[in-house]
Amino acid sequence: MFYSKEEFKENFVKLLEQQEQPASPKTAYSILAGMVREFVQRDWDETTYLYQEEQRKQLYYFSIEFLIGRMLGQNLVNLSLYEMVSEGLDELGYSLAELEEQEPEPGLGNGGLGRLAACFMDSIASLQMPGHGCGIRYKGGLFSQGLSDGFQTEQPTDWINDSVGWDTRREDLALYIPFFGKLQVSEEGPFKPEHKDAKWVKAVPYDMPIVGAYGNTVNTLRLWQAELPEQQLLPDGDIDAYQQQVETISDRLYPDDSTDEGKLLRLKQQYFLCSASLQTIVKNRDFPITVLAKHVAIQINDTHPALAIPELMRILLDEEGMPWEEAWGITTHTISYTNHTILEEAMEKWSSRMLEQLLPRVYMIIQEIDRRFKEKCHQENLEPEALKKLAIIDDGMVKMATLAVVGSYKVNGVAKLHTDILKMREMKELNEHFPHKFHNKTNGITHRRWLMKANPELSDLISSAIGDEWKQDTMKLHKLNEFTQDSVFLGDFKAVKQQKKNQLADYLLDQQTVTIDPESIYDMHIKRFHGYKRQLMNILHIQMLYNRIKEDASYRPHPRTFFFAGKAAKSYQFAKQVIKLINTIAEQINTDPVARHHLHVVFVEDYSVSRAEKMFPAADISEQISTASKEASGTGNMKFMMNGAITLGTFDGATVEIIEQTGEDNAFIFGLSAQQVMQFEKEKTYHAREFIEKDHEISRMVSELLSGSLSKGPENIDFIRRQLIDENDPFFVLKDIQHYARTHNRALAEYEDNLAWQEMSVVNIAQSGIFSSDRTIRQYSDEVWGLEKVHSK
Ligand code: 26M
Repeated sequence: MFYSKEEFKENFVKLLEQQEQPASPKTAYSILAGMVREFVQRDWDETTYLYQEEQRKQLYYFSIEFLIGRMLGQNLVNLSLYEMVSEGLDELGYSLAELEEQEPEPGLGNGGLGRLAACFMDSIASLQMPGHGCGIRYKGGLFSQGLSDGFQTEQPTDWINDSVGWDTRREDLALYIPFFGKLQVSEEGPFKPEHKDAKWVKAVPYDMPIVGAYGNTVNTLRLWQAELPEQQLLPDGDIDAYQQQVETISDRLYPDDSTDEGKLLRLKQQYFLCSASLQTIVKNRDFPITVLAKHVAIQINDTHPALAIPELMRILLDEEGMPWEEAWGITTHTISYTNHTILEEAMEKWSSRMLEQLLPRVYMIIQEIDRRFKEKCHQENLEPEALKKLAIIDDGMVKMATLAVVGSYKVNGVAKLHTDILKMREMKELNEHFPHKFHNKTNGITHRRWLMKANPELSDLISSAIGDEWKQDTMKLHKLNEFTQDSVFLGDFKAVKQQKKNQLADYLLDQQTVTIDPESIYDMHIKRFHGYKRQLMNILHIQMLYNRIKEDASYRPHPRTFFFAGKAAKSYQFAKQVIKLINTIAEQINTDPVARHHLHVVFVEDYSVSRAEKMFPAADISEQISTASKEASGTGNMKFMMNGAITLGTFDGATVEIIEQTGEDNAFIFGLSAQQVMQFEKEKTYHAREFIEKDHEISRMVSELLSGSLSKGPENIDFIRRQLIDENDPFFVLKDIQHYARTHNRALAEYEDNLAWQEMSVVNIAQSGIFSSDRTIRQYSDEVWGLEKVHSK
């Protein structure tokens, strides 16, 4: 295929000549993607063959989201072909960067949870471990975001229609999933419920190659698509209508929101994923079912795939004819669960009635799991409140997190602080009952996408100083600590940062016709919009800065560009109003003849993995300002750190561990601690009103806000008013904002001292190695999954 540049060029040109001339960038992309796809096929086949041959334990990562991002460039990086192909294309008059931009991005996730799953896939393959993803092939990913008069607009996306598929349809592996219907239990003989009059859905897998770096491992991401089953499984009646119903199951990704609308469809998606994935695992095994736990580990990514527990029980009981105890033993030695949030409203609960109707047999099994667990708990003389917390079914609802803990052999949080809070508060009773189940696995990110791919300039600089062993072992980045006083290295780092800042400015000029001063400080707050992430505090602080510039003629700070990027769930009114507020304040500041030389607010539209890759490398300051105790981990914080941005944030999630690595001197920390927040919440001793009355700067800014003058009308901030005033500011925005302001001032002063700033940046990079998802995956493998490295050649 292409082992040398000349060979690559020859092949590429040959394929090009078969197309109409001149070939468009889109066509050129398709040709290149096709070549790479073919190139990995042999390693993929070999890896698959090897896994069967060697009978090693396999991991299946069940996730309702895989936010994988574009594949072409990343695959080339992992194959160590990027530079060669890039040069080859240059010589032929093409630009690889331009071709990469032709690839539609499959947005099959909402944010952190989905992106984590994708980073894990990359690390597992790169560590040459046998692990695969199981997900859903949504026809439409997350909506694309636009702005209209400063308001968020949402447009559906259709990545499949205009995409050159990296995935392959596997009709031969299709399966069938039953929904609805009734259970029939015959009076005589052994208990054997039969599922009658079910509505069947066909599940067709589409397999994507996950190309590992530094080896020949190519694992599989299997995404299921819902289709009309064959004739004999069709119900009577209108087939077109039935087909439509069936296909909605994989029609689109649910945006993360808390409305009840369309809940049934979400439940169908969850069962569809679990049943299809488990059926394949059981069907295609080459070992006795009794030793499943020895050969298979299943990790469930949050509770969304928690139906895997009763579904595996159903298969073992009904299809394999196992007694309950044995089936339960196998299930609870195969499945483990990761929790990603402690926000009460995000904990999944399903109504018993809905579950029973949609999945009669599965619900029956959940009832039996619950009954047996309650029986056990009752023997322990617990208080009634404790028993209530331990109930899986309570008040006509099934609590999925409780089901997930009871049915798993290991349960983890995603950062130390988060795991501690789970153990001490949210899951206190469960932890006391199962003290050995709970453990922490701090998240990580793949440095292959977020450093090597996104920032090749910095990667090269690092390698020129310490060699390139860090690419395989990111802990080697520690060697950069020897360069923190090296003025030549610091100067080179500064030049690279400037280059990335220029590139971003050029890109945004092209995309949004916004002109950014590349000499300004790039301050970035990029993540989903949510109350607890406090984009509101950031923009209100910017308004305070603006007021200060207007008021105090001697206050003329170093120019700063404040970047915001992120989506708000369609129905999350508060978050959407924050977006509108940012855009109206931006307009006011960006057109002010004085202020615009000091402050610039930029909202980057339609945040996505590929936009993120352009932003992280250009950042000077990383805003990680969630209300302490609310952000389970954060992973953007790690991407910033690895690219040398300095964290300005609260002691929350994995930011705590980032500061543990850098030391407080190399970051800017402010605000209430998690302890303090939890205490205020318990004792209800925080009164936002007092802050508004006491502090004239806050007072002025809040009255401007409430008057509607910052948002072009008070109706555009009524949800913000409700939260801040009527609900007493549950995220402590007004409590933390002055400390936040002072911390920004400290950062500004430090930035003036060039060398000191670069030194901090380099310490951040040097200490970031532990946040590679390679480390996270090694820990999961050693402590939970028990995988072995496979030598694929
Ligand atoms: C639920 C119901 C209906 C529709 C969507 C959802 C849903 C989807 C995604 C709920 C939550 C979802 O994701 C939660 C999430 O992304 N959590 C984040 O996980 C990251 C990886 O562990 C952490 O770094 C973040 O702190 C955490 O917020």
